[in-house]
Amino acid sequence: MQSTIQASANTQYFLDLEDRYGAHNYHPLPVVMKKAKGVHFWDVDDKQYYDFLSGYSAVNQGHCHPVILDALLQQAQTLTLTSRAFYNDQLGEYEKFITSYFGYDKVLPMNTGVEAVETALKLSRKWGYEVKGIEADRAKIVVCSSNFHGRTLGVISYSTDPTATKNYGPFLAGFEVIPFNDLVALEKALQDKNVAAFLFEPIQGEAGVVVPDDGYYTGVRALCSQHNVLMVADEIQSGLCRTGTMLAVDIENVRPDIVILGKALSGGVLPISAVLADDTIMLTIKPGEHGSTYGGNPLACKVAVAALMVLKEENMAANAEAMGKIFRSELEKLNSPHIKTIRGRGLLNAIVIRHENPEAAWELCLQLKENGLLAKPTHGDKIRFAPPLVITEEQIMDCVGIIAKSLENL
Ligand code: IF1
Repeated sequence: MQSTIQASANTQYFLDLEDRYGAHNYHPLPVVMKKAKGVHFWDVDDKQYYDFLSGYSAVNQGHCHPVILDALLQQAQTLTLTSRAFYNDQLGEYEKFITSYFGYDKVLPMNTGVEAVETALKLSRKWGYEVKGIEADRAKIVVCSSNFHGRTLGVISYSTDPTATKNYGPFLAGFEVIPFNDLVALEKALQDKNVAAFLFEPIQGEAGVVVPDDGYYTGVRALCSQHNVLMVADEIQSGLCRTGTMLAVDIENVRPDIVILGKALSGGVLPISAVLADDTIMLTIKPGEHGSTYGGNPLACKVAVAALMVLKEENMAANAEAMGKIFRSELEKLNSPHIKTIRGRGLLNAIVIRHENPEAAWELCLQLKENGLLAKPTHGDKIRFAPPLVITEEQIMDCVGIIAKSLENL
């Protein structure tokens, strides 16, 4: 789908470079950024935009947050990497900070989100064999249809999205797929004594911001406890204040056995991810049985502490909750014939577009871009709206005006 709006020569130059020299594994909106700060981007023609994607919830704290950048710059000039062959003076302090921050015994530091998901899968299997007593090579992990947990071969092995799996087989065995938000299906699946874990996203982001019924997290917790199965929450996108609470599961005061974090754990300045669990699970991995070159590097440790601190110090969960309520309510008031559904929690929201043109969501995103707001469709007719959590009410109202104006041109 090419844009009907002609890009400037400046922009076209960069589009052509990526087309010629880069893999074509994405289809970005035709806009080229050169600067970002807070909720704003500026493109190579100095045009300003609101960022309503936030790097897929990696810049919850706002672009180039000064406190996070200061931590990055200080540590970058001191010590960036020791590898885990040696100790350093940042990792232990970070481990103490983050385990106390979330209330778990230990943390296993990784880099990208999918690496943390793979780590959680390995931990779940290890625990299944060595603690639960599942017979060798029989461990199963239950997952949800329409899941998104990353792009490695292991993780796409249980994807139900043909775009993510076509011609990538054969896949990793040992997974069972059940519908999201379905406690009856979960109870049935957990009858199998070989199940080690249930892995789920508290809110399914890529599926189009699918929010489960109230009580779902409580039900999952009860069923997993009852059947001695690990409750594994992938909070990589839903966590870190995005949905109005520190973790999305906090809304029901539920404590998963394993929590997976990424994205905003670094405030968007470098890849940092983490797996949190208590000793009975975490200590099943012995020295030399898992690792990563950059996992837990001193630079990442310093940045992650700053990224976590500003979330609390600037009350970002409360702002996400308040601004999200205003945003959804103001969208409802538009009464647009092109908005079929508005859904979300905190500042993780999406609209489902109603239009005879199957490309309407893409066209709307091009209109939004022309009007100064950047968002991207997910799975055809849904548009995710997820600005940085530092957005103000005045800016929310400004953005609703841009959305209204763009819908009129649809
Ligand atoms: C892309 C969206 C997709 C995630 C959850 C693990 C990961 C992600 C819940 C893996 C990553 C990113 C990946 C990026 C687009 C974006 C995304 F849902 F956020 F929009 F794809 F579904 N768990 N999500 O959302 O983390 O390895 O990427 O650090 O791959 O296109 P990662």
